[in-house]
Amino acid sequence: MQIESIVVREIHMRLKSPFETSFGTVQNRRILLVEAVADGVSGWGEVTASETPGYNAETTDTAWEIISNFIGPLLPGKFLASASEFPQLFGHIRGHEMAKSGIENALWDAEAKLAGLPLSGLLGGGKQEIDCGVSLGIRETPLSLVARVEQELRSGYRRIKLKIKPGKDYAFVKAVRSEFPKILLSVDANSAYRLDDAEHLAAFDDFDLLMMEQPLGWDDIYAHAKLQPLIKSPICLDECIHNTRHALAAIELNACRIINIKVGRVGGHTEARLLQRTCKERGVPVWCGGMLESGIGRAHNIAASTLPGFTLPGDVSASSRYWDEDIIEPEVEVSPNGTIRVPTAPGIGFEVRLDRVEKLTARSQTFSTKNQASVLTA
Ligand code: OSB
Ligand code: MG
Repeated sequence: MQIESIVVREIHMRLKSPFETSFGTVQNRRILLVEAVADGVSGWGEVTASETPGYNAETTDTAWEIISNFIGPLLPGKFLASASEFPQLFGHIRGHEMAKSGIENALWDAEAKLAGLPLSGLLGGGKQEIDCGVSLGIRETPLSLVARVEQELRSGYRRIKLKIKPGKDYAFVKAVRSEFPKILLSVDANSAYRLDDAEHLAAFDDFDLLMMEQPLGWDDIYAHAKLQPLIKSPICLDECIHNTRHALAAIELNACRIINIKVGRVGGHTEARLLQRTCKERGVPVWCGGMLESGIGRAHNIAASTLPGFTLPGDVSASSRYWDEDIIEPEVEVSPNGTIRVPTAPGIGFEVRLDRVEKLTARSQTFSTKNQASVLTA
């Protein structure tokens, strides 16, 4: 496909309610969308970076800089046989996986549309529906958390993940586990603990957790390898894993037994696909993580989740849990038994609501073969 233009837009969307993790609270999201036009077709991607560098090193603004200075200007006029060529073309940019993923995934959507295939099929995924879980932010009290869990279970969700941090952990998980003894339950600490906390973390062995996600340092595979033998909960790595090589190191060191794949965190669909295959070959289950995405990122997560290595319910849930109004049509919906039907239309399989995107746009920049790069601020 011949790339004609790249448009990056910053949109502002407000979450229905604040989402608290161990590294902070977010409600007003600043999301970058990428539109890649190739052979006359528009493909869409989302940059999943957060507003602050509390989860990983990237932010909305660092991604804007990388795209605007180092990727956008180079793409118009380029020919790619497949979106899977993107990573090697931009391998000279170190890190900045989420910025690159926004572009690469837009090219995947365009490629799938040009081929007349759903993105899931182009990637090689076979599932017709995917299993959904939810990630619940930190709450004031164990009681209010239990009420929230009950509501999500009533909606059909198949796995509940609780965000935890020191001081808001044991009593909260205990309350939920006592009320719901049988559910698939996990916790996510987003790097809030240290290896010195091993005894405290071992206390969660009482709760028969499906997994404990990223308890220790965001870049510290070694410390997780030290922790895993000391606790029964299987460790799941999120922040530590930026590519397949990191996953191989973590698996060989026994630093984890499960891996959360976020398509953005690993640089796009090409690497995510390789990573899930590598884990599958080694018997390590993976699942698809979320980054409070708009419908576009959510649609990409659905497509990735159809690959065979994704054997556990992911953090991919209904649009209406996040937004009063999403930017895709139809919105992402979850069935009463906690699944999402994989769309069969070409590409991401959801229409982008351009009218709504335009209304939400705070700034945009276009790179094209016809015009010089132009910046517009709404
Ligand atoms: O660690 O999985 C995480 C949200 C923002 C940053 C990091 C994480 C999360 C979530 C939310 O858990 C998942 C979602 O519902 O999109
Ligand atoms: Mg996580």
